[in-house]
Amino acid sequence: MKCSKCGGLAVINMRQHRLRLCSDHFVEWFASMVQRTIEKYEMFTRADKVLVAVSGGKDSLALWDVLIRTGYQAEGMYIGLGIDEGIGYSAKSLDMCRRFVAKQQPDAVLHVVDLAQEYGESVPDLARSRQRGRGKPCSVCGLVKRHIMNRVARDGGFAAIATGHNLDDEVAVLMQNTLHWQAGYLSRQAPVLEARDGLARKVKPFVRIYEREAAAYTLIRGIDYIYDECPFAKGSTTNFYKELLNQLELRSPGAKQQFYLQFLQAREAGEIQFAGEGIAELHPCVRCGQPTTAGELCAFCRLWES
Ligand code: Q46
Ligand code: ZN
Ligand code: ZN
Repeated sequence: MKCSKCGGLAVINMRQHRLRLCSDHFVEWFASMVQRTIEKYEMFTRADKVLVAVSGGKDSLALWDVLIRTGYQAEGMYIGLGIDEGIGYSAKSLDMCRRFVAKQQPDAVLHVVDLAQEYGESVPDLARSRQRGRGKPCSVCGLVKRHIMNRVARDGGFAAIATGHNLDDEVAVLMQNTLHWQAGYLSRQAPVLEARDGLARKVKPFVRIYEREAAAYTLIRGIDYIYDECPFAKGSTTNFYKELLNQLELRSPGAKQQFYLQFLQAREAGEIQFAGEGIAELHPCVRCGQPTTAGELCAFCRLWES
């Protein structure tokens, strides 16, 4: 298999882009794809400080790496959730982030917030003691991550929080939301969520990157990452949709990309519109000052009340 650019040995065949690339040309293509996405959706500029949410997995570490290599001021943010489940998940994932800094980007800044150390309880303990989530701590986890990320982004003067959500993630969520006609979610699913009333801007520079491309990038760049998924992600509906979509992609290369991009285009052009675009008003929580739609206390502060 030959590289479409130089005729050298190709290491990846991307049927959806009709491209086969050698490792050098792939790394170059990958960076320019991310760069084009950042520019197209006006995510941030090189003058901005960006906070990358890192989990020790391939997507977030690949994102952090490519942003630094293309000259962005990207700092990492790791939240210790205290998930062990017999495999030491959180400890291992923090270790991967630290290793990334030591090996790949020694000048990079990594912010670490450990939930149990700072607030007294881990995510699984919180979910158990507050009886939330029927055995799965994901709703508590999401709440905790959003709160801490927002706090660090706001206090540190970051222009945006960048997450490693890739095309496969976005398409799986899009399919799930479409099958259930979740108008509210469909109206908000986007590469950029603008800042408002104390909520930091959120951006997804990997929305055009297939999961296997992010995996190939980490492999070629020699980035070690945690292979295990969070133990609580097993058997999730999103994973089921990902499998379905992989079968579709196999039959029809580019199907995922088309589904996602055409959705964005149609919505932008006003060809499809969703009810429920009305956004609830936000006001500052009396305890932490972070925005909330609820009463005086935000959902995060209420967690510690009960
Ligand atoms: S929400 Fe749930 Fe994830 Fe938190 S508990 Fe694990 S699977 S990490 S994205
Ligand atoms: Zn080449
Ligand atoms: Zn609060």
